[in-house]
Amino acid sequence: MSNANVTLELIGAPTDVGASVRGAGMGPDALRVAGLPEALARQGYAVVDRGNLAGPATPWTQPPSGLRHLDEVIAWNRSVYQAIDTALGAGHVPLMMGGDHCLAIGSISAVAWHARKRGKKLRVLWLDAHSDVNTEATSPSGNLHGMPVSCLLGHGPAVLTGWSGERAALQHDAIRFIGIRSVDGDEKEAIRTLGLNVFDMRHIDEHGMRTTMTEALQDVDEDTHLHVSFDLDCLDPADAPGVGTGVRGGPTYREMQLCMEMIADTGRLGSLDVVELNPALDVRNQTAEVAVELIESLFGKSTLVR
Ligand code: NNH
Ligand code: MN
Ligand code: MN
Ligand code: MN
Repeated sequence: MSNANVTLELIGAPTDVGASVRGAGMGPDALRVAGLPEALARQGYAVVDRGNLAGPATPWTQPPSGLRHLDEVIAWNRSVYQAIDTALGAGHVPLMMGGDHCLAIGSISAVAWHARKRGKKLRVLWLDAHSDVNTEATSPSGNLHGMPVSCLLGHGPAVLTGWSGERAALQHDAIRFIGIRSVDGDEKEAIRTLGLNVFDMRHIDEHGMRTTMTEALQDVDEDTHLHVSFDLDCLDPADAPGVGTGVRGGPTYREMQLCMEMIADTGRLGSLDVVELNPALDVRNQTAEVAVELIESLFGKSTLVR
């Protein structure tokens, strides 16, 4: 299928409701300013920018329980679910522009519902410095952007699980983590007991991005719907300073380009989240520009002279 027959649908979710650092709500417009729609159109796709979803303001209150801004997180995720569901229902490829990473609960739940309906095998690549597998009991912060993986595996609060129509949107072996280097104590335990597939920085250091991605993509085949959940703090902060919770020692720009190119080579990318971009902390929109260049590669831009 040529790119012209593929419609990419950009969906902005301008909120920092799941984070503790303010500013991720400006992410969608920073990506537009950096030229995301035009860059994708240059690859030959039909591109539709649906604009930004609406939702509640972030209250910035301390949680009564362990979950910060729970009602607002639910409201934003409902809107995201709806929008992604509509896009997939129309046969489009949705690009959710966050916003913080709690929004992956809504987007991936919708993706999981559609994948199951179409009899597709769902695989999720979680590109992140963090493993986001905290729960209310283990989270050091109460911030829901540290918990989306638990919710998607069916271990989150009941109000944020089961949205895909099954208790777990994802089976433990459906998700692959790339670039991980900040894992809370109890998250380590969860990774072990759940049997999650984590390609951490040590793995990338020892084996390189090429081997890592070959392993991570090993069972992606023609029946697979591949979803990429791209937390921009996966990148080394030297390349991507505009994030709320940056961690030194991430993949370089070049390593990340290879990661994106190898995903593109599968031809199975069906949906994308781009999250945690924080323009308030960025340097002249550099992180948004880096994100646009990486997303271009993810959607097939090649520097190869062949
Ligand atoms: N692990 C920390 C927490 O749960 C930080 C999570 N922050 C992220 N995740 N940006 O990707 O609060
Ligand atoms: Mn994350
Ligand atoms: Mn992160
Ligand atoms: Mn297993």
